[in-house]
Amino acid sequence: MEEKKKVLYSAVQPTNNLTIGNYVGAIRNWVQLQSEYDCYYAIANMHAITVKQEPALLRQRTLELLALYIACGVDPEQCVLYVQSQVPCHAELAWVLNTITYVGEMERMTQFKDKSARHAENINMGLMDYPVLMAADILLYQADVVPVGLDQRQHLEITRDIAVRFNNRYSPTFTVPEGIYRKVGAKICDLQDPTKKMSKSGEDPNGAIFMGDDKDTILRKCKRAVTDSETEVRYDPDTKPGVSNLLSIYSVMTGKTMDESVREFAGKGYGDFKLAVGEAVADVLIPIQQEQKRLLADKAYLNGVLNRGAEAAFRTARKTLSKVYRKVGFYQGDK
Ligand code: ATP
Ligand code: LTN
Repeated sequence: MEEKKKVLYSAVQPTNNLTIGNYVGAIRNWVQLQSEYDCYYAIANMHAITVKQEPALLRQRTLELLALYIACGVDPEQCVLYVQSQVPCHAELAWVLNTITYVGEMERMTQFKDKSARHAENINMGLMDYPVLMAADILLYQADVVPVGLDQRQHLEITRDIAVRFNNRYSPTFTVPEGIYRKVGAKICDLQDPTKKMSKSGEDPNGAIFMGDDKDTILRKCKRAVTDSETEVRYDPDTKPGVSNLLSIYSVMTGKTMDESVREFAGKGYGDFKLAVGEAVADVLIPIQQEQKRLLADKAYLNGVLNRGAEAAFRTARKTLSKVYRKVGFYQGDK
């Protein structure tokens, strides 16, 4: 008999436009892992509304994100692609997990502190509860592995704590998931402030390359990227964060190792280097954009993928939820 594959879970929020940080830190890895694991890839729209969203835009971005997943090479025949809000078990499990999660733990989360500072007028319960919903996402599918960027490590650690806590309090129920963090590209930094992560909701649009940027924009942003007063292209994130960030981007976009990339620019100036980085990014992004556009013209196909995805996700999620309800003592009729 064929051995059962391990389960992989990941998601991205349909907020703002995605950056190459999201691509490199998340979606690109998903493609590489999809044949090895049983994969669930969600569009985390319930997480998205923890900060203010324009409803029509949120709806539109949901479909755009699905098309982007597929355009990047995620195969809907091989993976379960679905929208989080279409599977009610997420909210239901999150409620139960809330009762074994402490307020103090949530207040300590770096992302909560960051987002509270950035959205001081809207520090809502959802923003604080975000990691619990994320734990529910992952635990519902009994995921073994979760590939994410380094910024999500703290959320993954709390997911593991919550899983262990539930298993100890009741009885073994959840698989305790491991994070997968790639070394190169786990944190793509802002082009204008290379000490910060490149983020889709950053303040300076020149700091981020968006998945939808045209070639001229990509080249311009790379050209303007902050470097240093030296002239040597060398990988040293501590003393040369800007150059090292561009080197990471170049290396992941071309598939070359860091050593190869550094050697290629030996003796070359920053101007040539930045141009080459821009070209490498455009070479990857332009075909993805064309494919995304083609897919978006076929709504029936995309809706079909989502309907199938939601059904498949629900089948798995419901089993876990029903186990949880039994363990905590929720009356479930004669089931
Ligand atoms: P926001 O700025 O709106 O909070 P974000 O850019 O951090 O969003 P998310 O939707 O929170 O994007 O993240 C989606 C995935 O992309 C996560 O796995 C996250 O770790 C990864 N990711 C986001 N930014 C980067 C980055 N700069 N480098 C590497 N991975 C990243
Ligand atoms: N919070 C994540 C998105 C996300 C996620 C998940 C990632 C929601 N649910 C489950 C992995 C597993 C982020 O990347 N900002």
